[in-house]
Amino acid sequence: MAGGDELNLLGTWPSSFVTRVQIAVGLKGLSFEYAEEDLNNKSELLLSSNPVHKKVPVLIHDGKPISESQIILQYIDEAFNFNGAFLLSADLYERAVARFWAAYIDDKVGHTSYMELLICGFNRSMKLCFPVLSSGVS
Ligand SMILES: N[C@@H](CCC(=O)N[C@@H](CS)C(=O)NCC(=O)O)C(=O)O
Repeated sequence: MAGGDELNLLGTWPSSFVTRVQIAVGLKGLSFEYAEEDLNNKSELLLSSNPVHKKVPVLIHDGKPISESQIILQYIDEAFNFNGAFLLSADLYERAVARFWAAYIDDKVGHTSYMELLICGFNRSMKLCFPVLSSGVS
């Protein structure tokens, strides 16, 4: 991995919140260790890493945990800025639009239909939330 950083992701496979982080880490070209959580029997690492919400995803960067998928994406974008390649546009308005749709998806879709997101949501999420990905990350 670039910079020798250690990244660990606590997740669970059906979670679109976790998938969102996996996509972002992949787009940045970062490698990471993934640990599948049993949400009916949460690990001590998850409970101590995210004591407020006790939810996945949690990204642990060099031992420091970051919770909440949108905050994790923002962290990834700021912490791993290779050659100015950002997930979000440099344009402030486009960034605001992308964040609007990310919040919309969380509010309206994220908690109501995991299957819908799993089946057809990835492409739509990418188009809605990251409209300028192709120009930001090669
Ligand atoms: N707002 C959070 C939502 C995360 C979330 O709801 N995670 C679920 C899995 S999809 C979870 O860990 N649930 C465990 C629980 O509620 O106890 C985010 O964006 O990361």
